[in-house]
Amino acid sequence: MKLLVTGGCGFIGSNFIMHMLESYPDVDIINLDLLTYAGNLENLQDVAPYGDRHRFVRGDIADRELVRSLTSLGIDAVINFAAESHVDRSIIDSSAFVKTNVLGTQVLLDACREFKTGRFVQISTDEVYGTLGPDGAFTEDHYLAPNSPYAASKAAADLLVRSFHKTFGMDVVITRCSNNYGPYQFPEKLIPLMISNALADMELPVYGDGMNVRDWIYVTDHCRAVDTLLRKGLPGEIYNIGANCECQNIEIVSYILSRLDKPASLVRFVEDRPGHDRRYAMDSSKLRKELGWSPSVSFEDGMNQTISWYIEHEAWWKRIRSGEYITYYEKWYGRR
Ligand code: NAD
Ligand code: TDX
Repeated sequence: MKLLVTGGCGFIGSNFIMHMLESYPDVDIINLDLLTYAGNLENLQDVAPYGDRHRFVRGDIADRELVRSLTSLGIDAVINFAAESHVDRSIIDSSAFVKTNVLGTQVLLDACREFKTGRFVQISTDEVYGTLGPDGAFTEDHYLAPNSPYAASKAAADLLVRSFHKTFGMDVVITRCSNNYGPYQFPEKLIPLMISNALADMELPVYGDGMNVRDWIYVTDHCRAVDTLLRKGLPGEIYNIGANCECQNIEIVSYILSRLDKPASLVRFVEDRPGHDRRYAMDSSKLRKELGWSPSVSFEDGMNQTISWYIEHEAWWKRIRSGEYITYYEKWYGRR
């Protein structure tokens, strides 16, 4: 089986590539990644033993000729992880979000249609549904109500993917997962940001009252769900992915501080994120009941593994937390 994985040098894409290479001796992967600020070849340092079963191509999913040349090689499935993925950056400037997340997806879809690629798996997000009140959970038939430019660009891509199924009969599956955490997550997202700031004895900037709720899943459980959906998902269907693990942000931050034996005085409540969704919760019973997937890593185990990983990989995140990262950090947090 030959897969085209896009965004495979990012957090989830790199974990997915390792999962597939380890699990299936007959899977070959072409990894198309632009290496934006979030892409990092160091995330794939463990692919070496797999030789030419993994081939890296640096390039843009919105580059039509490049994408055509890759899909013309006889690809069995595309798994589209490539995206601009950080809500805060989409508030500063959403241009790259529209280009990559919307136009890039359209370019991939056109090429898959032209060269009759087997299956197109679109990696979407719970954020397309908007925000929840104190009760209930998102099901797949919840209406779309994206609140950030990031979420709006992901929802637009979902609708394009859906339309290629309805109009052209393409074999597509859309996955919508909750918040991921684990090794190789870029230290702009809540958990790696708070771990790396705490390890550096810096302030931990918590937005608003810290009581916004996110539903957390360990990255390898997400990768196993995408693998299940690649093989067994029904064409044209949407599947929610989640591990039923709701936490308030301040609970996460407090957990990290206590595990690292750092003082609560490092917490700083800062001006809220504009349009900040209050609560996410995913109902993933469709995936669990119909396809037999379930998460296997508990929140406590996942958090302990993640914190240990960031302690052991200080060089990885210290290299990232320089240059462009400092410029972004000062621009976003400097005025909060
Ligand atoms: P990430 O930011 O860590 O990685 C994104 C990768 O895409 C990077 O390697 C980057 O270089 C690459 N990329 C960006 N623009 C590109 C382009 N134009 N062409 C080719 N490559 C490009 O993101 P992530 O957290 O790993 O998220 C992966 C996917 O999962 C995204 O589609 C995101 O919307 C979705 N998702 C993420 C989460 C989460 O909690 N992180 C949850 C649900 C869904
Ligand atoms: O400095 C911070 N302080 C803070 O309080 C940051 C970076 C975040 N937060 C809060 C905002 C959110 O309520 O923590 C929560 C999580 O924030 P992020 O890590 O930025 O994630 P979120 O906005 O929930 O989006 C994530 O999950 C869905 C991913 O970044 C998306 O790519 C995915 O689609």
